[in-house]
Amino acid sequence: MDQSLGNPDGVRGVLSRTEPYEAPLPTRGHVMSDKARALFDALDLDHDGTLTRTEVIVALREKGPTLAARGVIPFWGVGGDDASAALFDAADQNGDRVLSPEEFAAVVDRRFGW
Ligand SMILES: [Ca+2]
Ligand SMILES: [Ca+2]
Repeated sequence: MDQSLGNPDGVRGVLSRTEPYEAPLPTRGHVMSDKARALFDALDLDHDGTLTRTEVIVALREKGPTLAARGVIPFWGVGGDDASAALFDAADQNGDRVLSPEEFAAVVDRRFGW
């Protein structure tokens, strides 16, 4: 319902509006890498489709080592609570204090380089 939030430039991938063929879009209308999606889903503790600061901190604290062991995130991506908070702040580009999948994917894709 709030998909327009945090997407001021209409970043929707490479297809232009006049492209005759429109590929089937994923449900959120944005292509996330599989890794970013897997991580997002792992951190979204209440499964409401957004990440709060608390979820990021708590989930990384509790699941970080497991996620790293499974290769979902690099080991160096597991920091303390401060690092998790910093990751959240870096990702929340529109300042609404929750991370959309798009915001999250943008920062982890860049940070983890996958
Ligand atoms: Ca959530
Ligand atoms: Ca946000």
